[in-house]
Amino acid sequence: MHALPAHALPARAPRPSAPRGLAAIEALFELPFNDLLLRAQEVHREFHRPNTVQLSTLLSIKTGGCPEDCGYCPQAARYHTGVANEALLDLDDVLAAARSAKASGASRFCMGAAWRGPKDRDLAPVLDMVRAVKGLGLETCCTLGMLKDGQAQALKAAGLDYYNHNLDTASDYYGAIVSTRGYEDRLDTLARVRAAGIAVCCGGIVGMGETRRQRAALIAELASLDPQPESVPINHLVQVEGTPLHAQLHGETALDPLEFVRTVAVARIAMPRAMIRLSAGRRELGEPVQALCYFAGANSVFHGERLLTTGNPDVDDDRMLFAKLGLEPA
Ligand code: SAM
Ligand code: DTB
Ligand code: SF4
Repeated sequence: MHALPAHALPARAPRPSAPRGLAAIEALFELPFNDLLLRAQEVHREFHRPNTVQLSTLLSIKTGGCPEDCGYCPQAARYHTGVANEALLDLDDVLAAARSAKASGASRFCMGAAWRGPKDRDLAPVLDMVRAVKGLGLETCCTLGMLKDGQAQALKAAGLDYYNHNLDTASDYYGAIVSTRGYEDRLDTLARVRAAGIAVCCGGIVGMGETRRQRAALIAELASLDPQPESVPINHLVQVEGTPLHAQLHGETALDPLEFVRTVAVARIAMPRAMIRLSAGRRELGEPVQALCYFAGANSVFHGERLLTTGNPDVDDDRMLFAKLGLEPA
């Protein structure tokens, strides 16, 4: 039998490509909740193993004293949050934390610094940390702020797998949250990371008083990065006393948890191949809302009792929740 010429093959319905533009993403937010979650779960199953969750552990390698004015952040020197300005950790302490993260089931170790960006003299010891953590057989991630020419390449050469640098919110809301740098600065660093061949981890914070349209615009910005980020952390604002956002957001201005779940679902649909990371605020969300987030397509979390300076669910509580849901750590 002769093969049919390609044009004679029965037409297959083309898969609709993932919605990216702001209008399409706003339309997803407007869907009935069950329709949105079903669609997110369908996309999730097409691109990912359905019942697995990837675990990363965070370590703050340089805590507090940051010169920036991010309105959500307990580490900004100008806010009185009780977070002290500490020195860069020693390599041995970082390695001990990485070993214990690995023993607790983490596959990636993420090192965070409260810097606007690293000075070259700061970077050298961080490169040693990256090399040593990589040597333990863990994936490596850093979040150090804005990078200058050559710094991303140096991190890549040391063995860095991922760089976390969030857009955090919509471009038209960014100025209300941070004034010491602009959205373009964030995009510049993301471009340097991508050009150096490091995987991009980029997401944002929900619940900072933004509108639904601004939540949609953040997802549209993330989805329009080309290529899309490999990892997308969706943080729920952790309100820390002393930060401007703690003072402003109370009662009615607090975000409805179901709107947070919607945001996770929309991110899953708009960025089908990305790992969607259910990030800060998990402890406050509680088990039922976390379970909805996993159904909505979240497939990674930060694992360990601390994020950078604030709390995270206990490792044992996570294990129990994963067992209840039949989720396997990847
Ligand atoms: N200084 C670097 C920077 O800003 O890129 C790296 C560390 S910074 C703490 C990393 C991310 O933590 C921020 O982009 C933000 O998304 C998140 N973050 C900080 N404070 C938070 C809070 N109170 N609630 C939720 N997420 C927060
Ligand atoms: C991300 O998007 N969330 C993490 C990680 N990347 C570095 C940080 C959350 C920080 C929450 C506030 C704190 O613990 O200081
Ligand atoms: Fe500094 Fe990063 Fe906190 Fe902003 S988010 S104040 S840059 S540590």
